[in-house]
Amino acid sequence: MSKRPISDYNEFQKIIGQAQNIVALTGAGVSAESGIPVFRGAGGLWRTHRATDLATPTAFKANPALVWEFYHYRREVAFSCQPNNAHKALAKYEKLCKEQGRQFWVITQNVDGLHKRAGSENILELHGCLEKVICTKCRHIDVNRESPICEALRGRGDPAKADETLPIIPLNELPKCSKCKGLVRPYIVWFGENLDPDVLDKSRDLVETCDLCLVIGTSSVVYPAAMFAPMVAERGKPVAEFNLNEDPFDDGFCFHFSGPCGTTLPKALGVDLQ
Ligand code: BJW
Ligand code: ZN
Repeated sequence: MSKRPISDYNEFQKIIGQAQNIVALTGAGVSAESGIPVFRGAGGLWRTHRATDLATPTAFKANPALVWEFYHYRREVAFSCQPNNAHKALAKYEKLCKEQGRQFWVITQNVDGLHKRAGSENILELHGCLEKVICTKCRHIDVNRESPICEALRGRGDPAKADETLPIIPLNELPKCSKCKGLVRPYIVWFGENLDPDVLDKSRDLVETCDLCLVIGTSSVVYPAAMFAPMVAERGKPVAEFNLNEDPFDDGFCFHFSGPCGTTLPKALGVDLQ
């Protein structure tokens, strides 16, 4: 029978101090204190829609204007939010590791770009990012931080408005490819779509070779990310979970730090953010 995870900061600091290859797997909870809603539970709705119902190729095919309104709103929120102490602590710890010749990577399911803005450099974005778009015709990828991304989306996306209170935006007014003028979509991995194979391969390599895994602010229900921490635990390596929830996701993990990760993570990493 496996032992229950412990919440001992001193013990954790002994382990992380000796680790040479560290992976931090992050989810929406890491950005919650920056004001970005999580997906599941309270806050996971946009208007009457579950965010996860709009994040699908079927939803985009059926109603590209509605899905673009949703992503326009998400872009505006993400671009105006600031990294919080959890993002900053990870960036600072990565810097410390570099100075000490140790390896530290963030594998994130988030698409908000806040790890990068906090100063992390070793980042793998599993589910894409809000600042990029991909053409549905020629697959060209652009970085586009324009706000709004097209004139027709100006003033749209308000979560408090009902869908039908504004006219549907015509297809030819939605964001266009800079190369072929085809319709572009957010550069986001939606349900049922494959992750970028290079990002997935690199993530798997890290997961298979790390000697410590931090799993921060994720419900661990979406694959393939959901299997990464259990894969590390399976190899007998320590896994430390940081989550608002009191109950650990997996009894095979060594540590569980319950509470907002903007508080628990800097404490556990022993970084001074002043
Ligand atoms: C705090 C906190 C604070 C709050 N401090 N903590 C194997 C088995 C079964 C199904 C599948 C499988 N392999 C693939 C699938 C299908 C599917 C899947 O996993 N479905 C499951 C739901 C069952 N996966 C896919 O389709 C993936 N593609 C794929 O694998 O392709 C091959 C394939 C396809 C089909 C079949 C088989 C193989 C693609 C997944 C793409 C996910 N996309 C989304 C939306 C796009 C991003 C966007 O628009 O922003 O990504 S879904 C959504 O969930 C988003 C997130 O990145 C992802 C994970 O959510 P996350 O981050 O965990 O957030 P929450 O809200 O769930 O949790 C927040 C947590 O934080 C909670 O625990 C809180 O307690 C905590 N918290 N505040 C600390 N302050
Ligand atoms: Zn194109």
